[in-house]
Formats: sequence, C-alpha cells, structure tokens
Amino acid sequence: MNTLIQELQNAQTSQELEAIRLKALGKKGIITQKFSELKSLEGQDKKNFAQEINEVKQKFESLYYLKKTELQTRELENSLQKEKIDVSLFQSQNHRSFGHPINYTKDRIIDYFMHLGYELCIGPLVEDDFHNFSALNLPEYHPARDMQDTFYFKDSMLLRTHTSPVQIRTMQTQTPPIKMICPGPTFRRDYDLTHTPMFHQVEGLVVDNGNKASFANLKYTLEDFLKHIFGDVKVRFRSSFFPFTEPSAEADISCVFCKGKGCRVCSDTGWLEVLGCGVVDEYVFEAVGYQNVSGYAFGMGIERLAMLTCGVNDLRSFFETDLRVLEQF
Ligand code: 2NM
Repeated sequence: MNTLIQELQNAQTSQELEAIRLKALGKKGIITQKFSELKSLEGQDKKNFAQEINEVKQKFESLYYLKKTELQTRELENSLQKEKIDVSLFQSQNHRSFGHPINYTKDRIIDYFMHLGYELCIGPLVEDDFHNFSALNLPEYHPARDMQDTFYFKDSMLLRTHTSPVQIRTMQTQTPPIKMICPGPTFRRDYDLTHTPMFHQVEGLVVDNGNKASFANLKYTLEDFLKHIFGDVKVRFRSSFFPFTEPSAEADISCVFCKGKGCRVCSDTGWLEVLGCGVVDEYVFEAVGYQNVSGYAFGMGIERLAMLTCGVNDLRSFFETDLRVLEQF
C-alpha cells in the first residue's frame, strides 16, 4: 500500500497517474483484489478486514483526486504557454480591402468638413415628432409625414427620416456661431431598386449672428467640397424647394461616367444630382428660439455618393455583406 501511495506522489503526468489508479482500483487492481479476499473470511475477521481495506481505498482515492487536480492544472498551464500565438506575426495577403464603401465615403465627407472646423455631431435614431418634423416646418398635412414614409412607434415616436433632428438638437443646446455636420443612418418606408428602408445621410449646418452666413458662402463651400470628392467636375446649382430652407437649391455635377456627354447613368443630361441645400428658413430658427441669426444647411445621401465615386451600379450590393463584392473595393 505504501508503495502505491509513493508511486502516486511521484506521478508526473495524467497518464502515469491513470496507470497507478488502474494498478490500485482497476478490475485486477491491488485494492480491488483485497475486496475479493473478503469472500474467504467470516464474522469479526471479515468486518475488521472490510473496514481496513475501505480506509485504504478512501485514503488512496482522496490522494488520487488531489494529485489529479494538481497535474491537470499544471498541464493546462503548460499547454497555454506552449500554444501562445503571436497575432502580430501572421498577416493575410488574400483579404486586402479598404472597408465598406459607405464608411469610406462617409469618412471622406467628414474629413473635408472637419478640416474646415465643422463639429461632428450625432443624435438619436429614435426621434419625436417635434425634432424630426415640426421644428423643420413640416406641417401635419405634409406628405413627408405620411404613414407611408415614416416608421412610427407608439406615442408619436418614430425612426428619424433624415439627420436634420440632430441639427435642431444642436441649435437647442448651443449658441451661434455653429458649424456642424451630422452623419448617420436614416429610415424611410421605401424599398425598391433605388431605395432601402435604411440609408445614410450627411447633413451640415452653419449658423452665425446677424447676416454673416450667406448663400454665397454656402455655394462656395459646396462647390469646393464636390471638387474635393469627385475631382475635376463641373458644378451647377438649380433652384429647388425644401420646407426648411428658403431659398433652396440642388447641386449637380457633370456626369462622372461620360464627362457630361450624356449616357445611361445621367439619362443623357450630362448632369448628376448630388445634394440639396439652402438658407435656413426663419421658421426653423423660431422653433429653436434663435433671433437675429443667419444660416445655411445642406444634405446628401451617402449611398448615392458612394455609388458614383466607387462605381457601384446596384444599391443592394451595399447591404448584402457579400465578401466577393466587398473585396473588390
Ligand atoms: C437638406 C437640404 C437643405 C437641412 C436644413 C436643416 C436645418 F435643421 F437647419 F433646418 N437641416 N438640414 C437641409 C437643407 C437638408 O438635405 C437635402
């Protein structure tokens, strides 16, 4: 028995320990055999011997479990040491890509305006009626508020249909001068070849005291911005309408595919519409409690800009997360 205990204490591996366990408690183990010797005994002798071997068995087992835990812990630590990997060693050569075109385009837009000192602002995706509609001069009967365009929750909460509520919130918490941009996801109940229920916008807002922020500033900024994003293109402004700006305009660039000659993408016009803008309506300033200020704002869809700059002709490929598509960028 003592040699068994001695061997147990000397075991160096789980395998060695298991061999000793079998030697003691296996079918033909030393302790197991002692139990079969009981058959040939009777009375008090049997009782005494049974007690003796049970004590031996218990002692062996408790030492065995102690040793087993000790060895397993040591072996785990050893394998952790041995199998440690240096993640900086391996570099896959097969999956070089420049990230998702939506993020890439968004970052380029943000970079441009942050270099001009615009502050980057973000806001909630779930909005209330005031910030998404009322403050922006979208009256209750306006079609943009129709159930068909907006995802509603109860208590007239909704998924923001544009990023403009972030600008309302910024004006409510800051005082002019303000120069800010707000990128992020927006939601509309629209789903076809050229619309997805979730899409991304970047909007910008400049507010200054008195009449310092003018349409001329806006026009210069956006012209320079579009040339920064698209390279050598012509830019033109067409008059337009938005409830929250007056005057309002849309900016076109000469078609990046046919250089203005006319093609399928620009419907033979030579021009591509890329953003909307305008001088912020007095009504909006009233809604946020501003007086004697002037400002301009602009907004653009990131998907559209990404399609034009990355040469993507199907909007859906942005949302399919198909690596074969994304790897091409
Ligand atoms: C656009 C076009 C024109 C706009 C206006 C405002 C705010 F909050 F200042 F009134 N935010 N965004 C705006 C103006 C957005 O997107 C096509």
